[in-house]
Formats: sequence, structure tokens, C-alpha cells
Amino acid sequence: MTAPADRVELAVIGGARPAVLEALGAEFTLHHVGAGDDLAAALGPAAERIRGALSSPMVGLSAATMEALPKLEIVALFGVGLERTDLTTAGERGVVVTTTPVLYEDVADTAVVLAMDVSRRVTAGDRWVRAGRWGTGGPPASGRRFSGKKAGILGMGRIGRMLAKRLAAFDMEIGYYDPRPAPDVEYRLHRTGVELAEASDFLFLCAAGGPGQRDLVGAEMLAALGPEGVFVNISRGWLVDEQALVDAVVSGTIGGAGLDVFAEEPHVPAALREADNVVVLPHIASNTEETRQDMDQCMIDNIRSWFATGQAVTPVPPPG
Ligand code: 8YV
Repeated sequence: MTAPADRVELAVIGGARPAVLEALGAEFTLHHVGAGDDLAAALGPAAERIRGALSSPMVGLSAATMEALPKLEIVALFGVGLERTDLTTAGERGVVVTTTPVLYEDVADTAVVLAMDVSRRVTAGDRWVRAGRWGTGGPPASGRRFSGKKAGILGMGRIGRMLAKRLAAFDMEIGYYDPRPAPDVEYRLHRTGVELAEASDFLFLCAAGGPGQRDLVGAEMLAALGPEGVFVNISRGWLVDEQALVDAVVSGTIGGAGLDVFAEEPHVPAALREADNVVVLPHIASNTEETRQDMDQCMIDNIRSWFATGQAVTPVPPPG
């Protein structure tokens, strides 16, 4: 496709929602490339003209991708995760990275939904009814109470804080662990994640993915959570030792797990799919119509604003 000479050209890497493509497609020339594509080969000579890129946290923009786009000025991500976008290279090249910080409430809601679902056996009960088991034998298995229990939050960032507010409304006693303690919250700070898990009935992983971060939650922490404990992950799958989690739910080392994210999405280990004490979701914590529309608009506003005024709306500060 030849682009009108006066239009700014953008690369859409790994797709974008129709509303974003429609709004930005009316003002900019869009070049679509796949998430794993070699950009120089996929874009050809257009690579030299690309001034903006649209991507998502799970795809991101590596240093090599940025090198392939010499005129790149802005990367607009559809989401808040930064672990697959090289902020150091972006900073060095003067590339602005923007996110869509409009999704935290929905993610915090999803953490509550998952914790309640596992403990009160909502999805398990649904499966039981659909299987025609009601009235054909004994009663369904009992769940465990949610209200008034002890909640542990790993990572007291924006999502952690919103989750804590919600859990407080369920009369829960709230503790947290964060390597950077939050002086503005009144919840009890524990010295380690294991100590937090030991003191918790529900353990929520809310930490940011972070470059190089892996396996923050492992066998020791899960053992500390104990056979009545429920583990919830709305953060990133690779922050959990997934094999240790499989072992813990299958052996009854923990009571159950509610998981929105997995180490190698979209792969969900069969043992997690099959376990009756596990609820699995397809990474939808922020996926409500309202939030998706706000995310669309945020992405559109960032691109428009940057090319109209030289200022982005929700830029990420460069590291350091
Ligand atoms: C996804 C997320 O971005 O914001 C993030 O980092 O993981 C999610 O909100 C969203 O599902 C679109 O890919």
C-alpha cells in the first residue's frame, strides 16, 4: 500500500481493537504486522517511516524492534504491563511509551471474584448442577467462608491497594508483602512472602511482572499458605513456579487456586484445567466492555495528542 505523503505512519504490532483501528485509521496510515514478525522484512521500506507503534503488554516492543524503526517516537500499549517493552532502549532513543492506566478496578474486582469462586465453590457447583448430580446422590461439597478471613497481598501497588479496599469491606484482616513498603497504607507489612502466606487464608499475587522477574511464588510459599489456603493470581503467570502450583493443588498442599494468568499463555497445564479446586480464566481480569472502551480511548488519545502537541496523555516515566 502506498501512503499519502502527509500522513503519519504507524505500525500495529499484533493487532488492535476495531475502534482503535477505525479512529486512528482515519487520521494515520496503519501498517499491520504480526506479533512475532521480523519488522524490517514485514514492513519493507515503510519501516524507515514509522513514527508510532501500537502494541500490547504481552507483545511489547523489544530493543530489536525499536532498532528496526529508526524514526519511532511513541509506543502506545493496550494495557499497563511493561515487562516486554524495553524502557531503557526507549529512554535512550527518546521514544515515549504510554499505557492505559484505566483498568485497575476491574482487575481488583476479578481477584475478589476468583477468591470467592474458589472458596465458595461457585464454578464447581455450576459444574455439579450441569452434570445432573443435584438430587441424584449426596449433597455438593461444602465451600469455605470468605468474609472475615485473613488476606495476604503480594505487591501493594495500585491493584493491591484497590483489592485491599474491597477485602476490607468483607471484614478481612489484611496483610501484605512488598519489597518497597507502602508507608501510606495501614495494613500489616510482613517481612517475607512466606511469612505473609503463613499468616493468610487467601494469598493474592498483585505484583508487577518486571523484567527478569520469575517465580516469586514457589513451593515454600504455597506450603506456608497451607491446605485450607487459596492462592489467586491476577498478575503474571511467570511470577509463579507453575509446576510447584500444580503439585500444590493436586496434592492438597493448598486448598485451591483462582488463576487469570499462566506462565506460557494460552497454554494452561492440563492438571490445572482438570483440578476441581481450581478456577481458570483466559487472562480477562481487565476485560469488561467499559474498561476496554476506556483503554481504546486512552490509546487513541495518546497517539493523537503526541502527534498534535508533542505531549502524550499517559506516558510512562523513563527508568532511573
Ligand atoms: C492486557 C494486561 O493488557 O494491562 C495488562 O498488562 O495484562 C491486560 O490488561 C489486556 O488483556 C489486553 O491484552
